Amino acid sequence: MKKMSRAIALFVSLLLVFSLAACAKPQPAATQTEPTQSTAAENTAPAEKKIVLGFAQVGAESEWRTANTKSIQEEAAKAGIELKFVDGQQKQEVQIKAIRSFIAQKVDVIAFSPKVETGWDTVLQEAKAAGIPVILTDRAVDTKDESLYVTFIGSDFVEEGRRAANWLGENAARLGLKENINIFELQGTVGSAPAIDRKTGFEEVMKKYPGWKIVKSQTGNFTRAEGKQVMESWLKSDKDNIDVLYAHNDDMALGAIQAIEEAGLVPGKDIIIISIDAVKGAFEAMIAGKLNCSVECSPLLGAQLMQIAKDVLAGKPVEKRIVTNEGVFPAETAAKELPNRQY
Ligand code: GZL
Ligand code: ZN
Repeated sequence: MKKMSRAIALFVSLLLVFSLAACAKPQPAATQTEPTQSTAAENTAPAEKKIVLGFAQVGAESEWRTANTKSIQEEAAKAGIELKFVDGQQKQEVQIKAIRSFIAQKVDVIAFSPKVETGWDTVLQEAKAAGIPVILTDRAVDTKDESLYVTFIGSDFVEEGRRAANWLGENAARLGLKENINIFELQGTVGSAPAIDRKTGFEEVMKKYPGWKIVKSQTGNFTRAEGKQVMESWLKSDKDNIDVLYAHNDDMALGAIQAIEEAGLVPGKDIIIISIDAVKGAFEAMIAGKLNCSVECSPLLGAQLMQIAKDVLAGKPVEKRIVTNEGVFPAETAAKELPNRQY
């Protein structure tokens, strides 16, 4: 009997030793596949993880940009997408820093409107290496490696430039212009896709009108203030020599209109003015007879962006280039159109 009890005692102590050792061993980490759920979630179906979208905006330089930002923010909320939004303050380095922070935060998808066409390859390669898809909106990048972005959603700026010149060609006589027309051009931000392409499109159509000449062309950086400054300098040097102002966006045209009035000339009559965007301020100027035509460039890209972000993350095929469709608004249509305008 003694032996028996000794054997049992030995067995029990061995059992004790093993069970103590077991609890001292580090617990195996929760296996990667079952993410640890908070208790609250345990008794409900796992909540669908929200898509996190990082967006790096150009800045806040124009009415167009303000409307574009509003569209992105409103549509993200509607789509249930968590938006991390950074204002690039019109500086490429701020946009690049924002994209790097999105990568560090491991967002699901990155989108941005590149201020200028070049200088993005390095940061886009970092996003690609991190496995984060990139969507371009509004403006394009010039890159040799198209795999660096999934798609580009935005206007055809060359076509916008063609439309501006074609409208001038079709209406020049009615506006009292002769064969020979002296054109002054307010360019958008130097190096940006819209500035490069709107110039290209306008000059392509100019080939049909040998009497047309772009006498001076200078950037107003898409802002009212700079558009006004440049126009003031032209009115000093060329006051009686300006037949037409071609502005790459309405904000610069509206600044130039102020300068033209301050110089004692009548905008829309003494100087014919054509611009691009078709923002509300342009419609008001057209109704006042100060602007002759605005070619539409829609900033309302938010809904398309959110849908594309969802499609990309769902692994659906996405077009490499999505062109927004747009129209042309001569002054005569402005009063009727203004109530329909969303930006
Ligand atoms: C065009 C956009 C341009 C607008 C300007 O898609 O990039 O930038 O024409 C804006 O008003 O500043
Ligand atoms: Zn280009």
